Amino acid sequence: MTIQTRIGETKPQGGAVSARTNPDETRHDWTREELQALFDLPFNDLMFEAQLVHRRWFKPDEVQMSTLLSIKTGGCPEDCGYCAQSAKFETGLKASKLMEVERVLAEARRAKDAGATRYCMGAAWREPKDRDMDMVCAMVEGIKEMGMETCMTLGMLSGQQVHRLAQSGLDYYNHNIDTSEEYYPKVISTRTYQDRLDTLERVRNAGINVCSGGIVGMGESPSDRIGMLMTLANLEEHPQSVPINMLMPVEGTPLGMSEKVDPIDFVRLIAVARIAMPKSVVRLSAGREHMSEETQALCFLAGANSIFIGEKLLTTKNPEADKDAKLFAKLGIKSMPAHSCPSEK
Ligand code: SAM
Ligand code: DTB
Ligand code: SF4
Repeated sequence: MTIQTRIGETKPQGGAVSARTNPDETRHDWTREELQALFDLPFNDLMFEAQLVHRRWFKPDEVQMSTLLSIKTGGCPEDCGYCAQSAKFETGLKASKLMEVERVLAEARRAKDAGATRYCMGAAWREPKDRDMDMVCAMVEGIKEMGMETCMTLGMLSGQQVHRLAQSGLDYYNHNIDTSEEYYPKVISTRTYQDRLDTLERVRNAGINVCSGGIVGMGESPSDRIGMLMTLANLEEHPQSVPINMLMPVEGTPLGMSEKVDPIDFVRLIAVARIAMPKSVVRLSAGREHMSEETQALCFLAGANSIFIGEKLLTTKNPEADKDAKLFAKLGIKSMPAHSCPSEK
């Protein structure tokens, strides 16, 4: 796509310049300049472009609803600077071992009754041990039997582990690139950006849908945010799900005192993600607890169409059920039926 000018269409008084995006086109050759030009558009023009793309592929009033469970909490050997679960930081979190399958299934049933259509399970591992795979796969199989979509986030995976998860019928695997390649070493030292891209490639090649995104609010620059989107949008296949997390600051972590992200900058980032990855579900992920209703409404308008429901993310807070129910009623938001993402495998 070339950024063309369309003068006078969105603002008849003249002077307005907006990017012309082709909502039908799925591109993997975005340049930094193009993404920056989108980000720099007047807010109303950016929202208009994002809406054009969003409405081409999705029903604008539907939002995918997932619930998260930490199936193995804390004691993680990695040093991700944002994370409550790293053993390297004093966060006061109590570590626990892998949850029994039956307990996980009981929690998933509760989430289904509360309206979730996808169940996402996270483990505080650098990577799973092969001996954990039987239990993890039994969780996936049990939850699929309930008619829910499944997602796991277990850290890095070997080819064999990816194969086992694919056989169990896992729908999505979450593994975030977190930030730009340049900023990444400032946040994590125990595994590389390339390690993450390698796991994503294995997951993609096994035919599992990829869920990959990142975090804002870690002290990164605007150009790092663009870099993160550029990496995601130029992958061989766009991740079917793109979580954009606003940092949940955790006391005791190196990033616990980070400066807040400007809400309008956050909404702009969602809109650029929507435009660059038209057929992906963009998830307004961690951070809703600290967002106003108005900010969330703008995120939905910018093209976010997936959220976590349930009062806990992995270890931190998420909005309470009746607060969310009131917001969804005000905005006329409905639950997106399972398997309706246009790029899902
Ligand atoms: N251990 C696995 C891994 O790192 O791949 C899976 C769990 S990990 C908690 C999943 C993702 O949650 C991280 O990659 C990060 O993007 C996000 N995350 C973790 N802590 C967060 C925080 N405090 N605020 C926002 N997002 C966070
Ligand atoms: C993702 O991108 N966000 C979710 C999910 N993938 C696993 C995790 C958010 C975690 C927020 C911090 C916590 O609750 O510990
Ligand atoms: Fe461990 Fe994942 Fe937290 Fe990193 S984000 S410290 S790998 S649980």
